[in-house]
Amino acid sequence: MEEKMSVKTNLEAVAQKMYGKAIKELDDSQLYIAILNMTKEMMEGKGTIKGSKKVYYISAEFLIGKLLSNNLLNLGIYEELEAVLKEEGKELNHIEEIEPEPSLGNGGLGRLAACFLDSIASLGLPGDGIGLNYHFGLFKQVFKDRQQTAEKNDWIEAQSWLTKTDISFPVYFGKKKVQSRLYDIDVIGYEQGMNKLHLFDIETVDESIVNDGIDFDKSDIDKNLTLFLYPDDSDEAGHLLRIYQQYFMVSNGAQLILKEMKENGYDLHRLYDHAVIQINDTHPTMVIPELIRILTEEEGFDMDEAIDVVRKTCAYTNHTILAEALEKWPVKYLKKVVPQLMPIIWELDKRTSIQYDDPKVQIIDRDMRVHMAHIDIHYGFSVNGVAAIHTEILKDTELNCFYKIYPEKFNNKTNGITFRRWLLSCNRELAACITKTIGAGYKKNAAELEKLLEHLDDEALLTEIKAIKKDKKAELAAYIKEKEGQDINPDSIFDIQVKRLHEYKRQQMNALYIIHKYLEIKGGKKPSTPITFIFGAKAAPAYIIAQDIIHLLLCLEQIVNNDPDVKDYMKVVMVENYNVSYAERLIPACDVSEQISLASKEASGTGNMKFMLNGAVTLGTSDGANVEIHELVGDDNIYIFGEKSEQVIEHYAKADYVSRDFYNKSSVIKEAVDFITSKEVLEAGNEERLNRLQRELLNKDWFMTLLDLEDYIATKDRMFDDYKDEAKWKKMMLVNIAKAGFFSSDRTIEEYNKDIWKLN
Ligand code: 26V
Repeated sequence: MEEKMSVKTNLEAVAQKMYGKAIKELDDSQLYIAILNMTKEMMEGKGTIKGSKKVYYISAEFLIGKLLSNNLLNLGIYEELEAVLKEEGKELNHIEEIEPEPSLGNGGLGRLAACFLDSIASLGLPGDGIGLNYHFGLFKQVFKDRQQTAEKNDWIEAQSWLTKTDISFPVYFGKKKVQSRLYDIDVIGYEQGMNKLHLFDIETVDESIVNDGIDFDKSDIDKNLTLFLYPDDSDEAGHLLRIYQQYFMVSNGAQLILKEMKENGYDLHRLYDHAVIQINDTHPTMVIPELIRILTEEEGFDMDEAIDVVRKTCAYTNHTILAEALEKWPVKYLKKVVPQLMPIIWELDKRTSIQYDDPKVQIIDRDMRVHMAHIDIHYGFSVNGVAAIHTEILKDTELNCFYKIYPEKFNNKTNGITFRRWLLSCNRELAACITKTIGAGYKKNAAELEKLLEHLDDEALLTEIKAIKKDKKAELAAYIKEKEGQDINPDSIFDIQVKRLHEYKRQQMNALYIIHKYLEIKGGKKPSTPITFIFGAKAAPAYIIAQDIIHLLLCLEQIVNNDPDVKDYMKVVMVENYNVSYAERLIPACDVSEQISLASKEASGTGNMKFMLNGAVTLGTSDGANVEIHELVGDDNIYIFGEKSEQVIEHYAKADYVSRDFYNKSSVIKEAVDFITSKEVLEAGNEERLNRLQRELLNKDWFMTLLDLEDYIATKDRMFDDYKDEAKWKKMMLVNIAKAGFFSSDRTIEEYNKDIWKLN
């Protein structure tokens, strides 16, 4: 009661101060601003998490999503506020909708960083994020003529979670000096104190230079530096801009860290006793030479000691084994953008080359490119992969030559997700049902979800979980109707694939299944339960084949949903601008979670964990964290198909995969691939795109879609068939929820802390 009074009194006071009005008299937008300000004040009141050693999680991306709901939850006032508002005739749900979603990330890597910040604070560990304040973030996806177009996402408003600080640093690009400005976002732990997400901006940024879509003058660094996340990097100006951004981020980060060390009176010669820098993929790698530069040029260190101190402070996480995604910057570019770093990088390269002959472990290669990951591995103390299989592949193949030199540096940290956002907040009904059944202990100790296994025969519970799923499907159907204008049947199976569009993730394989099913229905073979295939995916603007795949999906949506013979049995929906908020609606409503990457290619995946936690059953390959999900739930509660990673790696080594052989051998595959350029599809779509995609599948198919297609079709059909067996399906749902505890990012962060950070 006291809490409720205080939330009410607080909100009344803020409403009076800001608008001179009572809560009742505010419209939803004003109320949102009042609640935002009240929440920020209450978070301040929780105080900063303290300790003698702090982790700095430095990352080009923090895909934080909307913050209101989670901050209220972590403050423990969500329900009180909801009740207070109800008394005044207001709906917290509607007010949450008003908050704009920042798009400060591409996908998994950025969302992981956001989950980690939540867990670090929730475990009461001192740890801040360091990144960039992109004004328009990642582009907003808009479909026109069944193709993706890009617009800016204008998310920063006058009143927001960002707080402008008085911290500002000079950053030099050679002789050119720019001035930064730090904005902070408070990160409140669950029933805990507060850490910060530090987002650096450039003082002279100019939003007005953006033309149509996301087009802007890439050469005007003073104005464009923090406008977009990873702008189109298909040309030289794009690459250069990325290097400008990366150096701006790490130079500010390094200056901030050293400033905090000095303010605390710590000896920089023992930096590693008070700070650990977790380098999220290679994007922040320049923090290593930048720190060495500052320590030698400004703090009087000799080179040997500077390198030693920095090496003991920095740890690197690898998030991909795709060669094309490992950054290699030409010396020429680095010389142009950050000439002051090149002598340090040459020095690091010299030391490595004296010690090791192997050309594969050099920092600067014969083509004069700087291998950023090699800097991290030689000059950091820890290298981790993000799922068991991923770390094994790094050790055995991709980074084997490094593993031989530094076996002690390599370790695995299987990814996790914050249950605050991905269960307690996005699926409050399921969380309440779980709490009622096993108590609230799982909220702080996710492993307790296993207690649900004692209830495998509890019919009432199983029925309740299925009913919650049904409600969530109905809510999603209503939302999709409103947003996409599509009618979908809540009683159909919701089969969902949402993630960045990339050939290795194989949305095209799912599309081929859809074609197969469509043709079957046209031929009179109707599925016993209708199916809704849902996609959400953005493709990099310069990634042509990915754009073609989106186009095919949108054409299939048009054809299938308007075919009177078919539309009652299946539907296809590609949602526009898939983002964190959309994920929070899609995931609780999912029956079948599509995790179908080519084995060995998806480092971990984290969507797979979110779906499982919400009672979806996985249809997946033996890739990334799917492997660990499979081990946890057992053969009976997951549908695994496709070639294993060892075989896939062998196919690449032998170069013996020929997609056309699979096409020629199988009438089912042939029929599906041929349909891409059939009369129906060409009428709906763009001939050039569809031809190109078909040619790609037949002549190259680098990610071996056709290799796994038949097994995929058979396994998926078996899964849909099993859906009819309600008793069986409900048990699978419960086992998946019960076994999801391992994938709490609290567990992941505890492991990072125990093995790498050692915060006290
Ligand atoms: C980056 C690029 C850059 C340009 C060319 C193609 C390409 C392909 C992939 C990437 C991914 C970069 C790193 C990344 O986002 N990795 C994701 O990290 C997640 C969190 O650890 C993990 O769950 C995903 O499996 C992994 O793909």
